[in-house]
Amino acid sequence: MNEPLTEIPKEMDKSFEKAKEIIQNSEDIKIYSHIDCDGMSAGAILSTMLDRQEKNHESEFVSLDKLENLELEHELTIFSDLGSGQNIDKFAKKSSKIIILDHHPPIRKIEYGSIVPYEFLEINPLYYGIDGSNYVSGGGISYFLAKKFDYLDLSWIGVLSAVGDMQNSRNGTLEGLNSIILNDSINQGYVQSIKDLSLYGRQTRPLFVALSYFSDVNLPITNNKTEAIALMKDIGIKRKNGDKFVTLSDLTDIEKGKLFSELVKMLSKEVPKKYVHYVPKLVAADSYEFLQEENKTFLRDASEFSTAMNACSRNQREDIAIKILKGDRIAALDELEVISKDHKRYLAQNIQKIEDDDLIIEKENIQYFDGNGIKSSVVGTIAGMILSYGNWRKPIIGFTEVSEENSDLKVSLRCSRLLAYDGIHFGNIIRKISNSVGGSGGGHSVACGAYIPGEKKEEFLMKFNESLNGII
Ligand SMILES: [Mn+2]
Repeated sequence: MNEPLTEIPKEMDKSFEKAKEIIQNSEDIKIYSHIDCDGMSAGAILSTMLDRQEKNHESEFVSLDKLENLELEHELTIFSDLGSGQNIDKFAKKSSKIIILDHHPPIRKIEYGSIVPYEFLEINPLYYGIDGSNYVSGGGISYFLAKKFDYLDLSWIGVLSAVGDMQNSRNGTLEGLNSIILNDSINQGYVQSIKDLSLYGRQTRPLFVALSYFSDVNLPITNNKTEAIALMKDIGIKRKNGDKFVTLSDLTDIEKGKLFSELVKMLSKEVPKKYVHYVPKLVAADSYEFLQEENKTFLRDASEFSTAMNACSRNQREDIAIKILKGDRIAALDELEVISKDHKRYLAQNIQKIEDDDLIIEKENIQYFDGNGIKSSVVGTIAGMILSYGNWRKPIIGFTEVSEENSDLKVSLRCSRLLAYDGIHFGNIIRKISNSVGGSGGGHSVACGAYIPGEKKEEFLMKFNESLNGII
């Protein structure tokens, strides 16, 4: 495989210059951004940039289906982390100005801007042969524009957006253009990159709990806190430090090393031979700490921070996420705490229900559950969390109705990272199969989703299952 580019191509750089110029010459600006962690990060970067430039602007966070029939009422409309895949300029006037900062596959050719009668500038890594799912996020593209105004202090949000977009999931580290953003943030003193274990909850979760959530492979410690505590005892890691539970962030490098070896040993016993050489990658990953945030808070760790941002958007509280990202913390953090608690309770209740009612149904190559009544915005999160109760060798697919008014189904898939390391890209598979039943979908190799007509569920399942014959 070719090494990814770690500098911005010249032509792309010129586009950022051009975007800066357009912004400097505009007074009334609207930002549309996506509702996930990446999109909100992009929105926060752009809004901060415009604040500092003293430009009147409004931000709005929207789902992709809201974009097709937009009236463009402002002098300049900026689309971030979305727009490349949508016809956003149906109602453009001659006087309209449009900038798209996206990393999703574009539906227009790069020349499009030179053939329409209005100002249209689209910046997308794919125009320059740069992969947009591993090497730069929507927040990253927005940061490169902010960097043209010398706002390098916003680089930490670029790191957050990349982690929120799972851009580090393939190799456990930020690569390509993301590494420029990471280096900026390290040089500015905002971020530290740490060789770490790949466990979620570094700052706030007791280590034995973090270990018990290990779900890429079913280990003795999976869903078993007693076993997790026993493992820690075996290698001499204390459960508590004074009256505080030990978290991953408390461990010394030597302790992390011991834990790494134990996990590798455990995993190597459990996985089929063809996966053994992926095991170290499953256990080790870089973590990113935000040095301006307090230790032992979720804000300190990029991955925990991104989860909190997603909790906001899944509860339609993007306003809180943006306040936190822009540094307006005091009231917003309290509100976030309430949302996070409710969110966690909702997830736990629904997972319990799926488990108690034995709702996971297994086919030859897949497993699935009906999430009747589960909010469509969290069915993916829940699928990821119950993977450890099913069979890790197969992907798990969750179904739920899009909303009370819409009987289409939201489909979400999650799987062990081992399947992705072995070359299966479920984002591509789900796109193909949802298209074939009259729906649409896509996403990452280990986390993806689709919308399909309600009556096509059985056909979807059958085709999905068949498509994996001989692969799983
Ligand atoms: Mn994105």
